[in-house]
Amino acid sequence: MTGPREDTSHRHTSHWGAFTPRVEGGDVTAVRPSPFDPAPSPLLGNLVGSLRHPLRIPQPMVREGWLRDGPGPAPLRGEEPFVPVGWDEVVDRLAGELRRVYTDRGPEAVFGGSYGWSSAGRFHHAQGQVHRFLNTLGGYVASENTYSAGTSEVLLPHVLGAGPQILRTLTSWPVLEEHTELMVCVGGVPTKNMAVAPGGVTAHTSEGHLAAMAARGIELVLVGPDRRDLPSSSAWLPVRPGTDAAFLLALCHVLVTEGLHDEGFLRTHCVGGDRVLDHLLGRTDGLPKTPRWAAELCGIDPGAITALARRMASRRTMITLTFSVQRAEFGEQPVWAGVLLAALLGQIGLPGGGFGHGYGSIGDNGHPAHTRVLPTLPQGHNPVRARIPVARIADMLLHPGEEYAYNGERRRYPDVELVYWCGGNPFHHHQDLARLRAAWRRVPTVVVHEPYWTPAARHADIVLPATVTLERDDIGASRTDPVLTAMHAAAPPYEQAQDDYTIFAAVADLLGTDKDYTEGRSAAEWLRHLYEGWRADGAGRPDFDTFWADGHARTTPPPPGVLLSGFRRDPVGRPLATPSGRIELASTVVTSFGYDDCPGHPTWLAPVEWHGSERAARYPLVLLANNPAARLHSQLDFGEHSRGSKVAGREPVRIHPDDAARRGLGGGDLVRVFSDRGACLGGVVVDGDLSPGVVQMSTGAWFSPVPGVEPVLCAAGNVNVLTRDVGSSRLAQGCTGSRALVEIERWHGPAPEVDVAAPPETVGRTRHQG
Ligand code: PGD
Repeated sequence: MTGPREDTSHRHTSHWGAFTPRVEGGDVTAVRPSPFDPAPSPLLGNLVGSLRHPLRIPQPMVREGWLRDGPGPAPLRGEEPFVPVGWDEVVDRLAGELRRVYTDRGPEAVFGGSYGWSSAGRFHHAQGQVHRFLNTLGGYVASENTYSAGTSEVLLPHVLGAGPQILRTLTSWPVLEEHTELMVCVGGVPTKNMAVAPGGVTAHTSEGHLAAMAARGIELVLVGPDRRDLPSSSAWLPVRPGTDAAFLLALCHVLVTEGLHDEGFLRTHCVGGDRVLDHLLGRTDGLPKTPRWAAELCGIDPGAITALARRMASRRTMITLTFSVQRAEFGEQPVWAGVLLAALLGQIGLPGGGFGHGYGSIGDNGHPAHTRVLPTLPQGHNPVRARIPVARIADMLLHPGEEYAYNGERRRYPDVELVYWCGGNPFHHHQDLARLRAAWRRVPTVVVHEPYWTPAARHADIVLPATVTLERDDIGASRTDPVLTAMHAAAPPYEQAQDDYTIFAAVADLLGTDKDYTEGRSAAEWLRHLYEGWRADGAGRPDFDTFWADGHARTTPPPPGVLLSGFRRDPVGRPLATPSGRIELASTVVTSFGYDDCPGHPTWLAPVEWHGSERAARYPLVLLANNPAARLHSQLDFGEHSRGSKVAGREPVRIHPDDAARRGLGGGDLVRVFSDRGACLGGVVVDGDLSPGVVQMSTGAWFSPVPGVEPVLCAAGNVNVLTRDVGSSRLAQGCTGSRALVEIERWHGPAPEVDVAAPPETVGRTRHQG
């Protein structure tokens, strides 16, 4: 495979690939991917026309009602017009508001969690900037864990002793290619997600590894409802969404009852085996977890389950689950059951065997991560102890002061007075957007930095126009990529847009914290400083000027590895960070929390919304609300490539031919997709690659609520108006956006406009002043 050799060919990078832009008249007219990228992402097409797009925010804006009435709950936040203001005025007002809140209420009243992917670039990374800025003011209420893998991030430390670290040290692709004989992929290994990796990727290789595995005849089995989630040559077991834990427990049952499990591995490397075996065999609840039992729930023939279990026991087997299966109510259970299955097979820590999590959920999973630190802007210290699991934001805003359970703790939601967001789009990433909007409107002040008029910017009071990466110099690097990229600015900032750093420095200047925030450095000086710190950490690295002129510096990630191989070799000398030092198939700690929504060992728990629940009578279709193929999350939804994916001008909704026929629907029809939470419009794609009873619609269409429709109708097709806003369980409180029960009907009458396709109304003063 061609790797990024001495690659001076790209001048910039993005989360979806390295590239050289052609800029004419201040905008990108073409994008040339790095010639060393074997599989450049079509998402690069979204950059064309993105610098001078009408949805760029030209200057600072303040919501009319906030300007008139000052801070306070705002029932019309998100619907009112904005007033264009000058930079001096906006910085002055923002500094005054921050001074008020920090003085009157303290840092516990400022929510700075500010979740989001923002853009590539180590220095101008919006999250890093906002957190550092708020820390210099005294701190802020933070969020913890991610929308991506927030359930596993809390569960896995109990089971394997590490959460995020484990996910970054998965068995590497070349090892799978060489050693794996059977890969059972719960949720598949969706190639669409492998185009993106946080911080950038100079050569997309994951898809090539997967294709090579298929070409070598390695047996790949898709366990999931969407055929597209694994190459078409693989076997397909279309489990009903939400029933993976039952399916996996039944595989375990076969191994145990047929004596195919590795008792030695359970004895030397695991604890809790007896308890789980009792559960599997039905000794504790009178319900053996047989294939027949599971078949009723998951829809897979008992014979197929038994046959698969036997094949798994007879060859080197990797069992992997995508993040989407844990991004669901009781999402802890399939992940824990996956670890149990791999432990019963006794192959954890062997090359090509054992447990994997997140192959295909993100581009860099399965590539060894750097052990040395990348150039990183220091965040400072946050003294505020109050923090929330990231997906509990609406609960926090709706229930200040109320108690909630999380990972064995009793916590209280803080009472937030000001929300500060940079580089994320909560009106994309959160669930039940009508509920989020109601919660959001209770906050006295919302501040957002954004390059574009995204739904997050539209729901702010103070909007600061930010630059995009092509308008600033930066250093591109990611946790697994072997190349640091000198990201050269290619165009001047759009109208009055400024870098997040410049904006924060100006506000800090008024608040008297600029020395702490900038440490006396300009942005250019920071780049040199951060780079030289990184250079000193490894031998033979070029100096900054050489790096900048060459356009790159190479760095060596560790060689391919095998997850938990050291622990396998020496479980006593290299114990896991669990209480027992071993794999906890049952956890006394989790048991002690007493959560019936996350008992102390893997268990099948019926979700509130699945094919078998009462609600399915009204909403008979299970919606897969997963990450999009045509853009990164909600970024650049107006871009050429994303727009090219729309059907009837809305987000496509894929539906099985039988379900379409039953509703009299055909390809290209405009439909209303609705759930208990709200409705959105979509354009029909009839697709036999889905299981019957399952529909799929990607996240990321910009939230465009039709005025006056309650609780909400999104004209653009944002699926998060349909999803439920509940935590995975009291253990992890993770995001549960991946599924919901819905119904679909043809849309009659004139189609509502997509309001977010144009900037919001501005009033009052002339643009471009000050
Ligand atoms: P993005 O669209 O990437 O989504 O949620 P996330 O909030 O990360 O938002 C990033 C924003 O940053 C964009 O609006 C962009 O314009 C802005 N931005 C980019 N660069 C800059 C900059 O330099 N400065 C500033 N100030 N702004 C910038 C993603 C989240 O969604 C994730 S990670 C996952 S995995 C979840 N997935 C699902 C799911 O599968 N299903 C559902 N239903 N919901 C999900 N939500 C989650």
